[in-house]
Amino acid sequence: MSLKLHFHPLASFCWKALIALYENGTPFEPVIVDLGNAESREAFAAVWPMAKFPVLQDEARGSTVAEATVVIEYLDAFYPGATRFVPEDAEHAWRARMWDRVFDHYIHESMQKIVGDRLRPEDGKDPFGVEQAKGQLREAYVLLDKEIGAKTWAIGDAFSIVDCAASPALFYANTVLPFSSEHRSLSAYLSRLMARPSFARVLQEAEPYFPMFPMEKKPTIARPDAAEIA
Ligand SMILES: N[C@@H](CCC(=O)N[C@@H](CS)C(=O)NCC(=O)O)C(=O)O
Repeated sequence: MSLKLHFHPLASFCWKALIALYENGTPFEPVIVDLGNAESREAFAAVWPMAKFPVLQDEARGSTVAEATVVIEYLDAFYPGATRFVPEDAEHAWRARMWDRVFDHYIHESMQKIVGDRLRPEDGKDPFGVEQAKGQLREAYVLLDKEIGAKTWAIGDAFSIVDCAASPALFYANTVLPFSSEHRSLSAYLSRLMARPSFARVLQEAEPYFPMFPMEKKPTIARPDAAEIA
């Protein structure tokens, strides 16, 4: 086996690469990175100094491939399977690449901003940035609900790189800023993605790690203490 995927089972961008690997049953060795563990982080940084995952290592071809989109393009080019992630004809290919970017930049990264803020210390929060990210998500939901419309997958009848990008982005975005009843196409699309065996497997494998996900802390209502009331 020449492929190794460095990843974490809860990490959203890693899901994107895992979906592509599971889609085609591509054999790979999973290497779980624990960034909270100095040894694991150091070993990963030796592979990819940016220490951001997923990273695919291909020993047979001597390649280290970072960035989830590029990992998928690499698999499509050098380890192709029944599911082709970027359509071959130029007309469909640019559309696939464009919508892949839209899901990453406007849904995925906005969601990351909101979740990332929950992990910041109380005195380092960025409420303005979080509101901006929520605004970006709301705009993107409207655009994508219309774009998906009655299509089965993001760019038509065939599952593609865009659906790999959309799966983690929409799953987590819907937990931080749930779709409204107006986003019917988007909700139905997320349900189809979650039922797809490749993504269902990713979700099942992530389940033991879900308690690590930082849930929103609801503001507590300050109550006067008993002495003050008396
Ligand atoms: N642009 C990168 C983003 C990768 C990314 O943000 N990965 C996150 C996990 S979802 C990560 O490595 N987080 C760890 C950190 O930032 O320290 C991609 O598309 O692969």
